Amino acid sequence: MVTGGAVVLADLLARFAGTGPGPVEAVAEAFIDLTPSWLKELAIDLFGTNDKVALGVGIVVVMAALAVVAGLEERRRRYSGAMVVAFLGLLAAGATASRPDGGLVATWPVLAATAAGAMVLVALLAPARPVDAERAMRDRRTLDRRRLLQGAGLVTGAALVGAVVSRMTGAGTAAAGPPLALPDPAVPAPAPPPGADLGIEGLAPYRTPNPEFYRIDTAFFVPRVDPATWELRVHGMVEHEVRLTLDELLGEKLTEAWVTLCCVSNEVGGHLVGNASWLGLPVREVLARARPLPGADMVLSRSVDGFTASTPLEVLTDERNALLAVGMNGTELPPEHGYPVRLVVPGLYGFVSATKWVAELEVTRFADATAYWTDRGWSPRAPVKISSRIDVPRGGGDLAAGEVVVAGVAWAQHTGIAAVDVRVDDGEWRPAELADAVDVDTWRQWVYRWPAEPGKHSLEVRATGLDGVVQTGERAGVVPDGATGWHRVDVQVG
Ligand SMILES: Nc1nc2c(c(=O)[nH]1)N[C@H]1C(S)=C(S)[C@@H](COP(=O)(O)O)O[C@H]1N2
Ligand SMILES: [Mo]
Repeated sequence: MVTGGAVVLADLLARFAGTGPGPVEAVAEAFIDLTPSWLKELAIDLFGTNDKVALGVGIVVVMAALAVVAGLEERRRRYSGAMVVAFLGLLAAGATASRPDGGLVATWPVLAATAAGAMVLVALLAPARPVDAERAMRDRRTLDRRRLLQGAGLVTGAALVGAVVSRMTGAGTAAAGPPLALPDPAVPAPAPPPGADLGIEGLAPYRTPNPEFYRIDTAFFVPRVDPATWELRVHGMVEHEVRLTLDELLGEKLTEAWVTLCCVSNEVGGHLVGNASWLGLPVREVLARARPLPGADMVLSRSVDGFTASTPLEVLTDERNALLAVGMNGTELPPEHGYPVRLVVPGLYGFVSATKWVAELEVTRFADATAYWTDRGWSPRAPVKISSRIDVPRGGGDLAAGEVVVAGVAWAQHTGIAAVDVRVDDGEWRPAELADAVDVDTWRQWVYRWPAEPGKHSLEVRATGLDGVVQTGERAGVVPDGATGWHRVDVQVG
């Protein structure tokens, strides 16, 4: 109880003071960074995009267990429980200090709350009435209960005052989300052709609405970036270091483009993929101003939260719509999708290109620097692999015999989809009908009208790219550079 109270107090203090991550958040993020990638994979598998909720619940459960231990210990031996609380506090403080958005100033809420918690614990569990003379003697030597509670109150009070002061002096980060004055695009995105969306129930719509867009990142709580102080720094192997404020960015001629984004952790048939129109400044224009030096072959983009991605320089300087994006589907970026500015690069998995809350572009070489996930066993380069998915019918369910609508999406960003085939029960591949798409950077819907006969059947899909490459049926896992294999759905007809 008391330990729990201390954690809540520390979190409130951190939040209120705006000193950075609170203890739960810091422990969670340190945990995420230290987690081996197989465990992360398992977490994403088990909990999907709820993996962070699961981690948060896990940490709270572990803390509650430790709190009980602390209470029992304190009851058994005076001060031993307080020591447990102090140990936990120091651990949390260490995690807080080690976070890129934490540091030493972020640790004081944890330390203050730990001190208060330990004092309250000792005070509450102090023997109420000494039962014998010897005990009385010993207890006189220890602090008495009232003093301890007063002390805890004092520490808490001082911490609260400190929090108010530090908030008023603006020591923290601002809350995310004030609307941005997005300009009209100088280069507008084409309207999707009427045939882009087949309007089939259960099929992913051509445009993924922002609230439904998948979210993958290592941030336990969404970083809060103040648009007024946001600045992009372009440095490293460049002739000129370039700095760009948000006002400057919004004053540029912006491009709006459709790009389908997908995650390397997407399993065959998975849903870590979405399509949106993005508004932003082509990255090549910023890089042209900085003038990369000969020999540079990579841009290491860095987020305010310490995440980094390695993107080939050539991909950011060719003609494609690699954007420093400020808009998503006609509004500013939602906080969890990178507000106020993120990268979006057609043709590459998100972990090597789509840095959210981006703050830096460091021009460097693959030989000299590695990115967040590369250090954890993933590939430094990761172009998207051609994929296709069956959305309807869903597996299992009873279908009526007769014509069954089989439909889904297929993607091969920056290459384009040329054909999609479907086969039933390992039979002949039959061409599906392709929906339209704005260009080769987005997914395409497809539909196959299947004359279904009663019985158990399997449906499989495979795509072919405009480069002639046929999606391989060979199964590969997501590590290190993306899954392969055909999506298969088993159904029961009649
Ligand atoms: N700062 C930051 N940016 C990040 C990540 C991250 O963990 N931190 N994850 C990347 C990964 S793995 C993917 S797939 C995309 C997902 O973008 P979304 O959450 O907007 O769909 O963001 C990328 N950008
Ligand atoms: Mo990802």
